[in-house]
Amino acid sequence: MVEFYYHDNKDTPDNFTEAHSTGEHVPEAELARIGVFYRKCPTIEELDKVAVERQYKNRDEITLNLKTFNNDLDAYNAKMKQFYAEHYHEDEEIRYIVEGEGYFDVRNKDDRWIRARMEPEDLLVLPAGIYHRFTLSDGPKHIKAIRLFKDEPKWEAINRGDRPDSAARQEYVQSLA
Ligand code: KMT
Ligand code: NI
Repeated sequence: MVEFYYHDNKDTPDNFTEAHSTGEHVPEAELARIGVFYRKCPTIEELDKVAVERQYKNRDEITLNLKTFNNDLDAYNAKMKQFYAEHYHEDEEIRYIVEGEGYFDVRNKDDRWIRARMEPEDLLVLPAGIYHRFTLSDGPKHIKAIRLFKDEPKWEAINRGDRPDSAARQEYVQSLA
């Protein structure tokens, strides 16, 4: 089951896969206010239902662990670094966890990091334009997730500092007002 909490901001390049919890829980309603949608889907049928409601017609699967990089630690670390760099996308990021564990961090209105510890059966939808980052946890160091999407998703990660005025980002900022 997911857990939402404020991140302690004590992460370094050597320890960012640790929990970094302040111990301060964040209610789901606060996530809803920044456009983040969460649903526990204990079965694929329930995931399918949400997909129909939200018109996610397509899906694929992503597995991340050292083995998926042929045990190339440098390639694995480079990917982890990329996912953990703060970024946004021009489309929703929709992830349903099947195996393993990972952290999705999202910025709240005051630019504080809210961390979602994601486990199997958790579905999380990040709105287009929200700044976020991802890392595997230092537990299983493995995740299998279903990525859902509408048509041709724009997976491109736009790092913080780059293109802060895109239509997607502006629309998101306006949606918070
Ligand atoms: C992203 O863009 O942040 C990701 O796709 C994270 C990895 S999903 C397990
Ligand atoms: Ni992303």
